[in-house]
Amino acid sequence: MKRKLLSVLTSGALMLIAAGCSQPSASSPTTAAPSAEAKMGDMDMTGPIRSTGVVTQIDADAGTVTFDHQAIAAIGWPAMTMQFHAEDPAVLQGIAVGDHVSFQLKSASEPAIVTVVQKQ
Ligand SMILES: [Cu+2]
Repeated sequence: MKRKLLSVLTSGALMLIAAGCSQPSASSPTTAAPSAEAKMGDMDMTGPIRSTGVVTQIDADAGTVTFDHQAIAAIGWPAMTMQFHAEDPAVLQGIAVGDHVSFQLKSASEPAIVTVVQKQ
């Protein structure tokens, strides 16, 4: 009786080309912000910008104030804590750390200058 030796062919060259996963799913760009952003109609670069926030720091000598402010759609800012320079140091009078305030920034081209601050 003859025995056949079955040679095991090693198929070493199985080219499984992972050709870039082209997914057939309808790829819609994911919208970044889940929040419903209310778009202010005007993108006026010269007019004042209004927002609200909480005073977290006041430096009367430097004439600066820090707000934890809401998103400001008019200039595309997310909510953040940042420091503003008071155009007139007098606008810092009558407010204190912890106050909820509404404020106005000078303009879209000079958004770091606060011109009006009012306690809410
Ligand atoms: Cu900011």
